[in-house]
Amino acid sequence: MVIFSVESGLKKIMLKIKMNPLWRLLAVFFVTSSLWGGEYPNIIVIYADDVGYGDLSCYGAKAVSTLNLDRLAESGIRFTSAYAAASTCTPSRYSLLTGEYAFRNKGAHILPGNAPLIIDPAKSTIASLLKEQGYSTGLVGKWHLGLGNATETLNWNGDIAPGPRELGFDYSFHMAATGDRVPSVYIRNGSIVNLDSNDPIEVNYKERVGDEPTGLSHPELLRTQADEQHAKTIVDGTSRIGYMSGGHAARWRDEEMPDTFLGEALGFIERNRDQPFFLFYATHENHVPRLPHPRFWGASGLGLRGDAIVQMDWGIGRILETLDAFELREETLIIFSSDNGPVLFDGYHDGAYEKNGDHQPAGPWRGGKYSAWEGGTRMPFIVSWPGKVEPGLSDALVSQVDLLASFASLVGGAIPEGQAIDSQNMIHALLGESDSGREALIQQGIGIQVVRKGDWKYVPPGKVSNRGNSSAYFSDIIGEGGALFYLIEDPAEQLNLADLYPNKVKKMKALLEAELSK
Ligand code: NG6
Ligand code: CA
Repeated sequence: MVIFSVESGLKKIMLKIKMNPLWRLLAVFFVTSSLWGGEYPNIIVIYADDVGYGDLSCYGAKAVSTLNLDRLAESGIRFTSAYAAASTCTPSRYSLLTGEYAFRNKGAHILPGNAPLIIDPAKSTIASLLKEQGYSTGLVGKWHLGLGNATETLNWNGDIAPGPRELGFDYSFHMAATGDRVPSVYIRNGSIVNLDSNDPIEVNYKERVGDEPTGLSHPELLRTQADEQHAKTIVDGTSRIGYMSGGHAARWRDEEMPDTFLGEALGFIERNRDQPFFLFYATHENHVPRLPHPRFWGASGLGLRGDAIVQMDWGIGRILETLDAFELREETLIIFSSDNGPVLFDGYHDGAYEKNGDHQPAGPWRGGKYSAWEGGTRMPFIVSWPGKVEPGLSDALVSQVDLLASFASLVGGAIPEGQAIDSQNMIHALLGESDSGREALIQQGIGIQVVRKGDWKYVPPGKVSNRGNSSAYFSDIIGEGGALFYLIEDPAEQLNLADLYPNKVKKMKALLEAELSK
């Protein structure tokens, strides 16, 4: 009897919701407010660029002090075995957003600034998943996953699509690729910011367009000398990779970029403070060109590279202050990490190499950006959610590719069959409720994939790019038998144990091959 009346009551309410616009509005309000009042936190992923494991003072840096990240780490969990999926930007970002290793997509390599979008809009991304769960989703900062369709040349002066919006971001304010690649302009929700229609933009990576000076034709105009690859169109006194013409009013000023992105991030938080939001805040410091705002010059003992890291840290401090001011800190899960390991010389003679002293940007790990050695992908990784996550240290093995499945587990939402196949639900490890993470993961270098399982790492025969702290490009050659390392006793990957443990090599090799051919 009781059941019957509850049921019929529910039916009546459902009918009212269906028929009556006011009831519909009330229902939407009820659902969203219960979502908000419930346990769904805001999620902010702060994704740094080229910041190494050893670049933060909470991970051991001495010559650069990252007070705000140190505070964030004290309020949460600092991970020691958290990985980017790859040692360069595009593949790492691809993996983070889609939950799929980037080597499965042949197009997911370092992209030029005029590359088409490499993520199929039919795919789930972190943004589309959270959007479906009622989150307001925003991207601020670096993109580098391509824009537009592969079948036609993108018109930069029109609607720039598909891009972040088609992948689930309600709001986006970003650069097309990197600071050292044209077009050197900001894009907001698919339109170039401050574009003057009388001065249209053209972008070309093959040949010069217009009569803009380049680094090769006008080196006297440069603030920093660059290698040949970075000696194309000059924007704001810095030559870039690729050519552009037009769009003069829209061109960014490098020294203002961190403040511009920060302002956008803070604006997004403020506008969305009354509803669950997801912010992907992809900072650009300390990617080249390293041109921090003058107020940060000399802020570190490492020249502009360290100064840029201090500026990024300052910006993160402002984010925390803003969350505090809106009393959102306990309702916000923050994850900080970086897209790939560190590099000193990366095209511009900016003093990073000369001023590095004995700083270890990759911390105890071998190699850095571009490398399949640990320094390429083992990242600083901090999770903070005061009141929910107990502060501590975690050695759990996790990969950024796991965020999608972990967020799906946290807030609900289905991942369609056959998608995000590499993403494992690591939410218990991420929230510090468990010490155990993945059993194994793949690390992607340039032209090579390697595997870590437990505390062992296997590197197949081939070339491992390694610039270490030097300014030269070189590769380490791994011979026929491959290489096997025991990371607990040999964190710097110095002692190849492959000959001693042939069975282990066999198993690791089989595991790697199985993953690669999935
Ligand atoms: C490389 C660039 C480097 C940097 C990198 C992308 C040359 C010689 N080097 O190709 O300067 O732009 O691409 O970095 O062109 S990432 O962090 O976005 O992957
Ligand atoms: Ca990067």
